[in-house]
Amino acid sequence: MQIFKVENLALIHHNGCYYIREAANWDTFINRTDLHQCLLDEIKYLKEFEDGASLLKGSIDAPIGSQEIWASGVTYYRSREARMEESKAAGGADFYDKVYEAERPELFFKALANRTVGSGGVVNIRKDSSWNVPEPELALFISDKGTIEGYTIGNDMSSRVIEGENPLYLPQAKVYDRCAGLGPCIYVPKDPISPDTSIHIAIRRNDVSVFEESIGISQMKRAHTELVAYLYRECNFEHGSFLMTGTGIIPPDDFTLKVKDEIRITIDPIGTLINFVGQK
Ligand code: DO4
Ligand code: MG
Repeated sequence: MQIFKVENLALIHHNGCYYIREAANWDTFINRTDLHQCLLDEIKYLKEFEDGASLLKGSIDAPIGSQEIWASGVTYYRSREARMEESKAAGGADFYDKVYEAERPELFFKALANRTVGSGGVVNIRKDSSWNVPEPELALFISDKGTIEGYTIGNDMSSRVIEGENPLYLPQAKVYDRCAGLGPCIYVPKDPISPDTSIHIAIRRNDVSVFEESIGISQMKRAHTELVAYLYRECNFEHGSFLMTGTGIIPPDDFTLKVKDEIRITIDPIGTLINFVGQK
């Protein structure tokens, strides 16, 4: 089952059929334990909405209300390697090696809805950064009770030059206007997402492919439940939260995003998150 937020409506997609309701209270709509069953119960009383697919042709809102988006880092070996390399000159390489092996994961606050765009939206690269990449990540939707209720796609836009200069600059490398893409929907399965799921990214510039890669989520070092347990240790999330689970795809060092690039991130049962690159 998938839920989309579009034009202030909540669109539920199940077995090829669409159902619609007001999205005015998105927070209480998504923040439910056993969301899958709640939605199944709910659609019994809703009429099928034949024009559902046409509503999804343009831009789709990020499926977020008042939730915070958090992110995990260095959860894939490839991410550890890339960060060690980029921060070597600054003497920061050890931090990344240690956090990859440590019991406590790296977790950082990424964004609220005001800095997040949905599918079809523009994500920014910073003007003071010469080396910028998207980070294609599986994102969890977690209820206020700490249960993983759904999955979406996250784009953790990052400045590699700022993060590489000094690990203490991480918040500036990661958090700025339009720094996060989220969507196109929340995928709400009955059971946890399959470990065979893979993440694919394709970047196009002037209609030409400039980067493409895939990775399986089974390459992740940590379990989703382990990340959630740390996030919820000392934080209460009244409306639930989103957690990006880290990237395992790092473009080559000579690659940087340019304004107008098109970024497509696909995770099969969820869909494709499309973002265009802009700058203030
Ligand atoms: O430690 C820096 C950020 C790591 C990150 O965002 C990732 O691994 O996805
Ligand atoms: Mg990341």
